[in-house]
Amino acid sequence: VNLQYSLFISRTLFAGNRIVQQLHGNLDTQPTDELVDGKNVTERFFGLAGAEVASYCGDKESFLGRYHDYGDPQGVVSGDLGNATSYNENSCGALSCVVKLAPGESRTVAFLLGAKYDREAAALLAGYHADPAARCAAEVQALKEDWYSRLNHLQVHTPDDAFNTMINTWNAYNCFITFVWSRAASFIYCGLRNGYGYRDTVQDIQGIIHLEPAMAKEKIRFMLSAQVDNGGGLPLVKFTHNPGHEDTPDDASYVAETGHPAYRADDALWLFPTVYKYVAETGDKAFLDEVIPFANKDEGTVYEHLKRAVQFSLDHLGPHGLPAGLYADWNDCLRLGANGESTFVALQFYYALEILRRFAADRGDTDACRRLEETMADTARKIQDLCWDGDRFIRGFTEDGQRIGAAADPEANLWLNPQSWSVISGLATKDQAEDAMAQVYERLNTAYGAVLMDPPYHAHAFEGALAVIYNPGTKENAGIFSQSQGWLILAEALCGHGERAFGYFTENAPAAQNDRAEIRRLEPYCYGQFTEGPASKHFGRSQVHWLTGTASTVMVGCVEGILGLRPDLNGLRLAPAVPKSWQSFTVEKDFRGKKLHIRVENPQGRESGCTSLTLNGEVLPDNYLPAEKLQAENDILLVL
Ligand code: IFM
Repeated sequence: VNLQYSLFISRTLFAGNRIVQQLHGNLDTQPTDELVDGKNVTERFFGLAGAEVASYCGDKESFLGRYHDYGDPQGVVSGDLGNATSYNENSCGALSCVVKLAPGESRTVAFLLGAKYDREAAALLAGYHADPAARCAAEVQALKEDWYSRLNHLQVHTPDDAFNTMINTWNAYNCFITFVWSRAASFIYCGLRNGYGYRDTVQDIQGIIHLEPAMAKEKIRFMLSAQVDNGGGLPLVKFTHNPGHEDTPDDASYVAETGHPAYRADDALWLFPTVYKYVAETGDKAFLDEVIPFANKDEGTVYEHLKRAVQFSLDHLGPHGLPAGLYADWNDCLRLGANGESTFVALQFYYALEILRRFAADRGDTDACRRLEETMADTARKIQDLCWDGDRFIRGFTEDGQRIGAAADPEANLWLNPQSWSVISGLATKDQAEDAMAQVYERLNTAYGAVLMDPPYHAHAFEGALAVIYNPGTKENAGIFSQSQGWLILAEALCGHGERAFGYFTENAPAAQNDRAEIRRLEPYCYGQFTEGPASKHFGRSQVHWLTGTASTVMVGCVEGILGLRPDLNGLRLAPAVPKSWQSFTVEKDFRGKKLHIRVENPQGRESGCTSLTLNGEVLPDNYLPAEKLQAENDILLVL
């Protein structure tokens, strides 16, 4: 939250060997309503176990001291922390203790930082008191086991160390952190939000489905319960979300409280790939019959929720008959107008229809299948007629009919997302896919990934091109938007272009940039929201770390794309797209309760394809592993 507000709601106190920071401490007598945990006051603590506190400080300025800084804090220099607490100042937690050691003697104390209320905090601290060293070692061990129990569900060994370390550990870790927080708690991004963004949260789920499907299912349920009965997603899902009783963007109260003035065109469409990935990974088709409430009223099965999401788009069509732009699409800085039309959303819609068609076919819902096929054909025809511009897909139409992203435009005449999504959605013909992806490679690609569009907006921005406020090469104004790199990797892999898919991964992967760390600047193990593009004088510098949808899109691009692990409703297709130089690699994967030991060999230096697939000694007809053929342990050999 903003600084002047946070200053005046916070105070620290000292109690029971710990500094306690209270936020909204003055609300302790007020009835509780707003906060999720039922308390108005938030408490954090910083405590000492294994020794008595000799002096403490809860006020940052007193701790640092006048004309001192973090290099020589007054509290440390003087050895006396002064026992100050804060009240309308910046809080801090500093504790000292006096330890007398005989020659050769050593002693361990533990400092604990946590967010717990009084009694729990005291109990926690007490648990470390007798033997802090042993307790800390046990906790670290438990933490490691907890993480490995998740990460071990997929482990890969390829010839590329950066790829291995990202997929096995760091990208996966980044995915879990983003899964928990979405964009809701990023100091850089937005401070503390009052809820979860719909699209962000539904996208973030995708990154952990192959590792923790049960966690994913819980969150999918939650997000479906934030879908309005008209099929649209609530743009912001409050932390206090109460399914069945929420107001919606159609109510002034929702708009006033959340600041979100209208539905967005894309929100509910993200449900399709997410639900599909979950069902395909687990085989849990029964989930489609689970009844879940809508946000405002009414309830329906998951299948019904998806049908209504399609209906929402059909009920909001623009003048050309493509889904209307509404408030915005994925790109927050692109306002085509409520009646504008976005190619990206149209492609997402086409993909959504295909996924629903697959579910309908599997359930024997022939009426729905027929209707979906008709709508798909109609949508495909419109996209082809209206959005293909010779060698690229345009970005869309403004509500007054202006074409955005056409080849003849002086600025922003080539956009990345419509090209990659034309492939992901399955709409592009083979020739269109080749042309569009070649345009991206030639025009948008850089040493750090592909820019979001080119040239940046400057003198020719239309009214809804909000990205023009950013310096060229920054964020949505021709920055290398990291989230889009994942879709690009996936699209190239779906085309069978292993070299390019892996090239895009390497250009933007944190672990592959350790020899350029002084340029990239961010931590070498997590993604940033964007990297500054060639139009910036800091080309290559990455920004806005940790909470970015990149974690999940790149994970999906690498797992489904480069590694080619593509579950569907009845099994698993193996379709790697790798550099020609990879002679072999292995994958250890848990799949529907079974163990897959996969070895891929590439004796002919190919980028993709399948010469043979062997499952437990049996040669299969193509690159598909039917689920019913899998045993508890499976030896799988794919020869490219
Ligand atoms: O899609 C958005 C996201 O919801 C928030 N960060 C920026 C992205 C692109 O505009």
